[in-house]
Amino acid sequence: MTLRYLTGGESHGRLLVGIVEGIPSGLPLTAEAVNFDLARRQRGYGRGGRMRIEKDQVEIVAGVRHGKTLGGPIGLMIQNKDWENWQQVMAVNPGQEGAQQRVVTKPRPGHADLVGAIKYGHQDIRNVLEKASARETAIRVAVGSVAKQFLAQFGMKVISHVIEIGGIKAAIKSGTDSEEIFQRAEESEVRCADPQAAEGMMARIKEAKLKGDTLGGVFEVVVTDPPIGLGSYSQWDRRLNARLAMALMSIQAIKGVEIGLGFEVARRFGSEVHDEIFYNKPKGKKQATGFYRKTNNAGGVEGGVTNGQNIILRAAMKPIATLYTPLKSVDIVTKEPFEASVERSDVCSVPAAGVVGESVVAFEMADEMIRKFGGDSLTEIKRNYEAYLETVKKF
Ligand code: EPS
Repeated sequence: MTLRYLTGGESHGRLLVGIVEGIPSGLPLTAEAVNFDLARRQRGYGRGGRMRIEKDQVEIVAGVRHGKTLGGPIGLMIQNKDWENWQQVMAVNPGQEGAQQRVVTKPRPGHADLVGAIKYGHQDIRNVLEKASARETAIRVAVGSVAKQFLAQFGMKVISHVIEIGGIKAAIKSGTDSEEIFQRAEESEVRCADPQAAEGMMARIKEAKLKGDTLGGVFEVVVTDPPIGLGSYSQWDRRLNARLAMALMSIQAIKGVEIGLGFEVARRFGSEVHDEIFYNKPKGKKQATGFYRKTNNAGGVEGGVTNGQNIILRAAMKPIATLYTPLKSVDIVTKEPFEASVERSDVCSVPAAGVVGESVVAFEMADEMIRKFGGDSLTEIKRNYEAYLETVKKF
């Protein structure tokens, strides 16, 4: 791994922090572009009360000068506005008044609560849920936005849309990268490009809310115009499909990932799955190779390597585990059974998860680009990239 990042911070702590290491020098980087993605993550029908408190804004605190990266680690911070209400409970120093408030001893099924408490030996589940919380995805979106700004230098975009919520499916062809579809998704309250399905999804979310329940769904992420040859079959952990799947599975509440046709490949003949190869003499600057396909069932990755087609990924998100309807559980101190108490939460955050999906995918793609076209400055990487495209064209 050439590019790496770490995140820190508690959901109700003072702030979230991220460090990205390995971004070359000379990359134009602005907080505005990061804030644009942070705002996209906060939206969506089905979000709860917390999003009305927060207005996530990044502060770039290291690695950038006069709008360009310096080549050193990039430091990112997002303040938690809600911290004002939690200062005593979340105090860093010992002996603070209020430290005993809001102790949590009732684990929520489906959360990290119980396993985290047992694993780390905590009697207060707050010590687990604060870092396990999906609040962390805010800083991951900031990190991913840095990666997106890098990829944009090479004409690549990472976009997403919601294709299913609570069993309501969008009538949108998988793998589409049409600007119009994505524009429509951006304008939809559930980030779904099919307006009729979006209505149905919102009705389902409303129904879940009335029942005190939650809903999951499926979002699709598309990487546009990757060069041929990112990733490798030479070693298991260098296969790009494996890396992308891991990145998506690392998002809170994700339970399944598909690439290209995904699970559908298991139901078809080989002749209906593999993308046949054709050739046309390359013409024009944009066309990197004369080899082309009429289908993209592979989802842009063959043998763990990009084949130049768009990369198509889908991720399944489970319903949020914080329910207003009681689920059976057992208090970790009294060992008495109880039915879950009410906690503030979202009803559905699949639209937000799509934005997080873009971010983690963008990060892996940026890492692979830097690995393949390596260099310390953007100029150097671009030179290597252009030279490679020339050899691909001649192949
Ligand atoms: C949040 C995601 C969710 C919210 C959180 C903010 O995280 P969790 O995984 O803990 O459910 O619940 O907000 C709160 C913890 C709260 O106090 O409302 C996010 O995406 O920012």
